[in-house]
Amino acid sequence: MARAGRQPARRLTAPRRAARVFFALWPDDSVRDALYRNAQMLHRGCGGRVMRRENVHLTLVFIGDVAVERLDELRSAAGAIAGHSFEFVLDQLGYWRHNRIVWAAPQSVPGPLREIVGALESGLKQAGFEFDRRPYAPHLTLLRNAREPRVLPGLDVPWPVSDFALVQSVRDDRGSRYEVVASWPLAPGAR
Ligand code: 2AM
Repeated sequence: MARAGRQPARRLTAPRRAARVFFALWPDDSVRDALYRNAQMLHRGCGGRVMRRENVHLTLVFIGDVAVERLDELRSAAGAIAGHSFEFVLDQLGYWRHNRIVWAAPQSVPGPLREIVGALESGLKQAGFEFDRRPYAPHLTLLRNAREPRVLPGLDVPWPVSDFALVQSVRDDRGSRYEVVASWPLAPGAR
């Protein structure tokens, strides 16, 4: 009788598919263009890698890997938050030595931005999602792996915000590409 060869162990459960996701403010073309121009200009002085124009964003809450079956729950949690539209100005460029990134940010964090982040965090907690809990430092990464700039020029980019988005990070042949999975309008803010 022929001896049966060793069979590979059969999987008893299907592999769990995960999506790498985060909530973000997604700039319109004029904000995106202005930031990308600044990134290219800064790149001449401090090297590194310019963030892809289409990837520029401001993270609200970073979640990381979530089982794809739970994405609908994440959508419901986000859809339930109350937030208001607002306008702010990106008026600061900066550099962090610990991760060698050059970033753009508002010098003072607008109240409605804090409220959206707070509402998302409590909605996520209630729905049982884990997320990054480091103190919130809103910024848009422009360059990665950059040298410290000798001087940082001024910045003045107004940004009217009327929605927020759930974004998925997908690998492609150029690295990570960020895709908007869903977005939610913000209620008109007080004038
Ligand atoms: P960064 O640009 O400063 O690296 C997608 O990765 C987005 O989520 C980026 O804006 C990134 O910030 C942010 N991000 C990645 N890992 C994170 C983490 N552990 N905590 C908070 N934000 C994170």
